[in-house]
Amino acid sequence: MDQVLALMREAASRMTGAACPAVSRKGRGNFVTQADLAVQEFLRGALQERFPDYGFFSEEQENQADFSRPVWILDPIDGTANFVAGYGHSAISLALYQEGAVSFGAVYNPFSGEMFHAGRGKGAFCNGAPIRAEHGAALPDALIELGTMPYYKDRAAEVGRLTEELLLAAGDIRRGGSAALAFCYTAAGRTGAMLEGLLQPWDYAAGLLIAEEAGAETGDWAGRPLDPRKPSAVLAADKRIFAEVLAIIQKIRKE
Ligand code: LIP
Repeated sequence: MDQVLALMREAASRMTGAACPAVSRKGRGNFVTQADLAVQEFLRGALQERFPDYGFFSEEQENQADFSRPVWILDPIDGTANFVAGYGHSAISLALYQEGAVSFGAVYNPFSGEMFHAGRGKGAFCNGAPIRAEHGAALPDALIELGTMPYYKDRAAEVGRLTEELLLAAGDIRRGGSAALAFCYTAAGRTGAMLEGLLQPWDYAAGLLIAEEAGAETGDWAGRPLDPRKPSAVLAADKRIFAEVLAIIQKIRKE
């Protein structure tokens, strides 16, 4: 899969460092840029040339994935709102789903130069160095990344209550604006947990494998295993605090 990582780095050359204007708007704060489309088309062509029998399921195209065969799952730019604003925290997220699970995942942030990747059963890495989901802090001192579901304003009050409860229980909250990178930061031990109330398969398929291979505990907001073929609420955490964070989520959900 080194060739796939190289293709992702090459695709990222289409993500200029400056703020990039949106070419269309799917909703409030939900943009598509020329770079999204350029990254997607480059990777679609390069992957189909090398893996002609594999499917391609990507954010910026109309598609229904046929998971009876291997399928690439791509978010060409995760953290698009950040990218439009020149915020410098966005990533290409690519996963390979085959034989009932994600077998490979990679998340590349060209702004930091960090390539996170994992193979199922082969560990998780950042720029080739092994990473572990060991934050080293109990919940009262932990950093927790809370995704705010900006495309779903009807859930703002719930996000507010989660913010309040997490601030009371944890050391502090973080919000980077890229779900894929949030999974990777938990995988690298930079945060104790990441959670978000609704993500699409392309937002989390790669990051989920990277977090799991780094030893994180993962699940939906009922604590069930995640199926990255479907939209879902997500939680990934250092095993030592997973249950405590899940309990906070479930307390809010019962209100
Ligand atoms: C985004 C995620 C972010 C989430 C947004 C959106 P996009 O992906 O990375 O964490 O809060 O709702 O899903 O739209 O930038 O590819």
